[in-house]
Amino acid sequence: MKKKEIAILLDRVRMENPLVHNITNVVVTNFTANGLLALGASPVMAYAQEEVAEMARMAGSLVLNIGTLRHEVVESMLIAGKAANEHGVPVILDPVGAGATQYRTETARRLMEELEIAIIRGNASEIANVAGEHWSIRGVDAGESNGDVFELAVSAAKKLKTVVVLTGKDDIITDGHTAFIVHNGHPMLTKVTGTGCLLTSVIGAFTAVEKNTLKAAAAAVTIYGVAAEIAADICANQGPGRFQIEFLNQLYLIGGNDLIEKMSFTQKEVD
Ligand code: ATP
Ligand code: TZP
Ligand code: MG
Ligand code: MG
Repeated sequence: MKKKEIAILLDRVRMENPLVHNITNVVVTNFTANGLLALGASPVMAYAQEEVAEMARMAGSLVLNIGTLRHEVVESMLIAGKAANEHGVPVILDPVGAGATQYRTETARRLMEELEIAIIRGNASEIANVAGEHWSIRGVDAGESNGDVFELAVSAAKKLKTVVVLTGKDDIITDGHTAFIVHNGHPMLTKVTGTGCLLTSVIGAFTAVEKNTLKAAAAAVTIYGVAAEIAADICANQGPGRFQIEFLNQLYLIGGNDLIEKMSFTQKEVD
């Protein structure tokens, strides 16, 4: 993928203002809505079983996030997911905390089995546990590395038959054949809760405007990482509160020139 294509995709999100339907967790709801608005997308959170199918059908993408699961919300996710699948609306899954409890692991795997998931985005432990491996995880945060994350992302994409976005210091985006390794990002992102969840919804916004899910996800991850780097530069030596606000500002302000100058990724053909 060319750098210019990534800048064009950002312009398309801002021009098309896609509606992103989120069924997400109670920790990150407000941050996710504000992050999508800052980027130029249009967020909606809707959970009731009576309305989720209608909302999912009219959305540009549906984001399912299992961060604070409840039985009724799982049913809503299945209803919304099936409606989205029937209407060609891409569904993106964030398996928050998969591997930490049996309920989370089983629910993430059930959503993968019963729905057509276009992209799954998680940390290494979450991706491993959804793919049937047993990497350690502490609550919702990735545990110590248990192996080669590149190999894990590729094998998970093949096994789950979907695009995998595995995030951490470097991010790996792969469909099992082509892989992007994105070097952008900043450690301050780990000091603000919900930055992984917001990234999943930002991927949703890009997927709503670009049918090639691999390119959409790679563009979203790269832009997100560059915005974080600029925000961290502006707030150097200050705390996470200041960074959180400046990061939202940079999702709004980031332009094509910043992107071309700072984006850093490599593309690999796997087989
Ligand atoms: P975890 O709960 O393990 O923190 P998460 O769901 O919050 O996972 P992350 O893996 O933290 O998701 O990814 C969120 C964003 O933070 C991504 O853009 C990723 O590139 C970035 N990121 C995470 N860790 C680092 C790091 N050490 N250096 C740079 N960027 C990072
Ligand atoms: N607990 C349940 S969901 C959640 C916490 C702290 C938010 C996790 O957000 P992220 O994006 O994975 O850091
Ligand atoms: Mg994180
Ligand atoms: Mg997460």
